[in-house]
Amino acid sequence: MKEEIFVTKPYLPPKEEYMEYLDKIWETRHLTNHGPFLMEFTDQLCELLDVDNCLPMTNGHMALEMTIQAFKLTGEVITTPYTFASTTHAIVRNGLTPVFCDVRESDCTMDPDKIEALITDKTSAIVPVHVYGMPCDVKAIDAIAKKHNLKVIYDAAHAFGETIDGESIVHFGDASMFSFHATKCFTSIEGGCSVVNDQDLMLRIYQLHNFGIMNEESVAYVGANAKMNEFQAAMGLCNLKHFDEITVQRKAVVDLYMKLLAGVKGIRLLDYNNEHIKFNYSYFPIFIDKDEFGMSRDEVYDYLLKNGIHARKYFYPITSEFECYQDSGFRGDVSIAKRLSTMVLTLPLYPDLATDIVERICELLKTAGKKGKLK
Ligand code: T4K
Repeated sequence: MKEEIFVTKPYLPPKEEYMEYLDKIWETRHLTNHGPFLMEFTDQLCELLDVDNCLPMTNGHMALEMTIQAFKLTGEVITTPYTFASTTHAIVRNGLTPVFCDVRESDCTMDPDKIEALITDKTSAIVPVHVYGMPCDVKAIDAIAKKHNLKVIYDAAHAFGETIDGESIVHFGDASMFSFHATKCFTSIEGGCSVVNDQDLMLRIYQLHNFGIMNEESVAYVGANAKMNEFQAAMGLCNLKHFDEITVQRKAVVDLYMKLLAGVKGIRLLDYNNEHIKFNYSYFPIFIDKDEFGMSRDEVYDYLLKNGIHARKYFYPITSEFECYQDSGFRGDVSIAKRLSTMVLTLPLYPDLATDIVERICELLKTAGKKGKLK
């Protein structure tokens, strides 16, 4: 039977490395609630991200929800619908109204030229997404935010470890969060992290992620439980040691895809050829133009699946089209995001994805196009 290939396969460190941490957990019985591995993980993350403070949490979604909550925002938040459910849900679950801004055709990130038209006297923040690890136009977004006195909270779930002109991606905006989910380029099983550049805010996020508790006798905020446990922190510590080599391997897979799919009519690829950005090679989306390619995105998805390749439609549908938001009345013209979401297919990408499998996927794509045209 042919091996089934999934969109990703989590990286796991050598088992002995994790076992060493487990032995220590068995000794200390410190399982969660600000344990020693979490402290060590926090320090190492701060170093890698070039920040004074950050807070690892149980998952990326809670990191986003808690970070937004800490800003005590009101009214409307301008955001992108071309993302995972988490981004929009985190805004709505904070009692805020998302206003959807369209994205750029080139990289699927929020189009800065379309932000100002959406600002009203109710707008309090912008929540853009570095989708697929493609950095937003941070300078343009930050300039608009300053002009209108808005906060910028980046959903950087896909952008761990990236830099823009040598600067850590978290140096832009008022806050950022990452996801360390098993499907991400850097994982702590489940996990996430919040980064803000203001010490008081960081403290508030810390309190919020632990039920709003200030001390044994005082609870100041309606918080939640988003604490990262020691098993997650240990996995994070192990994987941090391998992050550079993982990125090199991921890049090799992306380079091979780029080479093999270059020039295939009807398939558009993202542009990784940008000397200003250090990418982490999180995802490999392709955009299929049905008329030029000869087959629709959905037909290609089915064709790959029949051949054991589980590509994914990240991100379809866009969040503004979700059933749960049908009667919400949320506004925004998102025609480009909507069109891209019907064209996108995210191909398998993980560090040890074998060369011959990438070659097979590309060959299947090339023949899929021809099959479509013969119909
Ligand atoms: N913001 C953005 C922009 C995000 O993309 C996300 C998460 C978040 C915020 C929130 O962060 P977290 O709270 O999740 O930390 C996955 C992930 O669950 C999710 O983390 C991610 N974005 C999203 C884009 O993808 P699913 O439902 O598509 O994953 P699933 O379970 O279908 O996994 C995909 C494939 O990966 C499977 O077919 C097989 C493989 N896999 C998966 C897991 C979990 C494995 O081989 N082993 C595994 O353990 O959402």
